[in-house]
Amino acid sequence: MNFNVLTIFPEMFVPFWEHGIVKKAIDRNLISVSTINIRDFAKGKHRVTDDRPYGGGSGMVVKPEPLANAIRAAKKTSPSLRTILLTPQGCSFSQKKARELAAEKGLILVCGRYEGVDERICHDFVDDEISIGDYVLTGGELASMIIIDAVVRLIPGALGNADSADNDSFSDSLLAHAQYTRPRTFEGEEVPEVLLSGNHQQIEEWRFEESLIRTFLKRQDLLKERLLSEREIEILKKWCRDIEKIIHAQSVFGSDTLSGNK
Ligand code: 6GU
Repeated sequence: MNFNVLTIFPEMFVPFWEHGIVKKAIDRNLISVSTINIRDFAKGKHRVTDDRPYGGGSGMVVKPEPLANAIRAAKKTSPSLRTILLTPQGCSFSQKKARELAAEKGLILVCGRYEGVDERICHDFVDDEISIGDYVLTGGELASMIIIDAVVRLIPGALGNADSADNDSFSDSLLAHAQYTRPRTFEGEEVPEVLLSGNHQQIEEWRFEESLIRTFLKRQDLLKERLLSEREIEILKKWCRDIEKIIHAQSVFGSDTLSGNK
């Protein structure tokens, strides 16, 4: 897969290409990366890439000509690539979107600046607008890196373990289960017994329940937008019954009796 980033700060990407899974993916020829400096397509002695907004107001707007020419240059080498503008006005990036993008042959990622790019670029040169969340960054560079990072790890062969991406949080609209590694006791806290049992079916069941309940406790919004399986409904009902038992005990004995409160 080919990532072509259009930016006025290409140097920001140099360390990004040189670390971790992204570097490995480049070394293994799973991805190729390049940056185009938008400034190289700007005219005049000062190669200006932004200008004051028509109609007045604060801030600067990215000029259309250098950006259009930079996008044209990127498309020349790879005409069919999807062109994405990084902007806080785009649709929210998600794991689903990452999976969708990972199926592309490549991406042209256009890093906007925070006051925006000339609207005519959005109309004529961009296939998709993506935001990484509801807050404003000074530019799309970090957003580009986040998207590339999330997409690269989904490319087959990018992660060491072939199925690591299948167990990710969000891969099934659930958060991932808790993970533990050695030592067995850390500062007085033990690893859950079941994980030491060697019983793979029990471990799988524990992880499944843990993942579901964790999602319920931390991100109920994810469960609400999801069709629950029978197995999941059973687990949630079991938790309901357990909670009801506790409440019932309180009402029978009185909460003060149980807690020892006077
Ligand atoms: Cl993609 N760009 C900028 N400038 N700000 C953002 C963003 C992108 N996503 C969230 N905030």
